[in-house]
Amino acid sequence: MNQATNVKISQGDIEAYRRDGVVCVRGLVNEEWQARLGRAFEQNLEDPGPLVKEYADREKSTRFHGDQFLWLRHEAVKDYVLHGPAVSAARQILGANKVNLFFDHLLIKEPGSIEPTPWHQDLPYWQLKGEQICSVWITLDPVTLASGAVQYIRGSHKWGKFYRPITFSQDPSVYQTDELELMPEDIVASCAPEDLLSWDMEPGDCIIHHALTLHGAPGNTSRTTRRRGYAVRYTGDDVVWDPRPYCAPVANDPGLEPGAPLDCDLFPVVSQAQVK
Ligand SMILES: O=C(O)CCC(=O)C(=O)O
Repeated sequence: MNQATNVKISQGDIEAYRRDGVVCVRGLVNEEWQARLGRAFEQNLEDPGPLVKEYADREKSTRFHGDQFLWLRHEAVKDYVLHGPAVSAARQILGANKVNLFFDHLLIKEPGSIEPTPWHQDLPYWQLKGEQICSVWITLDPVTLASGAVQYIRGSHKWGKFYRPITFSQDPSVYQTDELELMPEDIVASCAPEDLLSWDMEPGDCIIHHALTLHGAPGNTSRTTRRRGYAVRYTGDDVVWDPRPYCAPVANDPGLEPGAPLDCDLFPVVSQAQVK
């Protein structure tokens, strides 16, 4: 399966993404993709990559497995991030002529993994500058708030805020910088209930969010249901490399100059409009 998979994103969904910074698209990923990805994720749990993180305190919780750049190590994942339906969805949502893969990110909360995903924006962690950056988050399991559905603050991508990254894991030494303000602790409590968005999801559904939209997730309190979340980050025409010392590392040195477009082996072009 290495032909590009085309999907149609409705104008309403594109407008919702632009307005709210997040949209849920149902049934993006068919059962064949789900099965292939699911097998790769099991292998990854057994034999993770160099950027693996255990986000949970294992004395109190079951696993919250995080790993990145799986596509460099698993053929099925490579096929999905380069040719799967998420590419076509991202191109339409971003309104981009050219789409690059930035990276992919597995976030598995096993039943009883009580650690929440802290509230954050994505872009402050990433060595990128630009507006056209989105994540396509899919699930291989039914998801509810009780099993760790991701929540979003509607419209927060337009607040003009760029909050300091905070660690998901137990290591407080990462992402240290005085350059950026900390997110206020009451940010979620002070937002209007109707602006807190989340969706119950079925396997194959996806959520696409903007890199500045504030989001977080509760732990998985289910005793039986896993929450296998998997996000692929894509960028559009206006995005350039912006190395900053406090950011999260990527799999290897992409060899890009500051201000350069992302096109390189690590961040390949996955979709390019034909010149007529
Ligand atoms: O899956 C989660 O718990 C959080 C997802 C997330 O933060 C992301 O995809 O940017």
